[in-house]
Amino acid sequence: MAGAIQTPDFPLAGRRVFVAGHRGMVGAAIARRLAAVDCEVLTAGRETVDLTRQRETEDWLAAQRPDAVILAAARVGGIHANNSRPAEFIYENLAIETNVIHAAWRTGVKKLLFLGSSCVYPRLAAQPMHEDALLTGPLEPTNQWYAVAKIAGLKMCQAYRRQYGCNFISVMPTNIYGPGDNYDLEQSHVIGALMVKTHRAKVEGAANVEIWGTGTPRREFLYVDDLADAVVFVIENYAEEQTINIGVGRDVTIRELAETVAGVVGFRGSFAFNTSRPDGVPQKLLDVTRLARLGWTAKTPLRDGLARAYAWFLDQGAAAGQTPPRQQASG
Ligand code: GFB
Repeated sequence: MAGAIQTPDFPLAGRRVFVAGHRGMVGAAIARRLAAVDCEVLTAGRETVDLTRQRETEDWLAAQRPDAVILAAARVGGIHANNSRPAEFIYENLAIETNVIHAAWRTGVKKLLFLGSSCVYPRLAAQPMHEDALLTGPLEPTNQWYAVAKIAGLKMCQAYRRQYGCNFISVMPTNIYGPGDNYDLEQSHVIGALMVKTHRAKVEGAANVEIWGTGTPRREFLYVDDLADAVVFVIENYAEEQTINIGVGRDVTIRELAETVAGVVGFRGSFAFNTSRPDGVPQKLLDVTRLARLGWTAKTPLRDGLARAYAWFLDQGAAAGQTPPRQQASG
């Protein structure tokens, strides 16, 4: 990416970097991206350290002593998962954030990057949503539990920075998609779901595909490898208290998205809109001016990213089973 910044303030080269949540879509992409950096990447599956357990987390970080932590471990899911499992979403996310951020301070981690989500902003925030919109209005009811947990994580970074001088920062990514997505229709986000549904319809010769809601909500979609690139850019170059949005700066309606996915998959039937399912937020588009000023912009057009995601789905996703790991990627 073209960079306004010539010298990173926190180069990762030569450091030990713990990617928490490396089995999720986002964490896996970050680990892939870090393979191009001359650093030591630390990962640990839940069988090694359960990040919802405080003692395990503190012991593991104390033993490993990473220089940097990228906190991509989270309970994530689409609109239905958020709406139907509020306790899991608020508990697991608060537990992971609290344990990792506190242990990072106790063990002297030099820099931590926490991944939040664009759903932290008010349901009816002015679009595109600037970082200053945080806590200026009520949240979207379907994902308020997840949003509250993500706001708490962002605030923890700020609190540890103010009280202890920790170089802990946060980013707020928009909706993410790509290889390693969740294809369980009850848990997934819209792109994973549309890929499964249109692919199945094509294979079975079905005439139409069900789309939840009205098709009118607008969403912004960022390809996961672009997000990983942005995360590495931000941790190396940004050290301020205010969170920073990561997005592409463009959105589409869910109907337009469905048409694009259908084009990529080769499904030629029609769509049936099921309005008994929720639309969620009417529009979610991030203001990415701050990140662009720092020198980073997304590079993967939606159609190209969808084509790559579909190729991965055909190759591995369909065979990968339908149950996602608990510590999935943020988004
Ligand atoms: O991606 P999605 O589940 O999450 O849904 P949100 C986006 C839009 O796509 C909603 C519609 O308007 C859905 O009603 N949609 C249409 C579908 N068909 C489908 C389908 O088959 N499956 C799904 N899942 N959606 C999530 C939050 O909100 O966004 C999380 O719940 C997180 O907290 C995440 O922030 C990024 O964009 O509505």
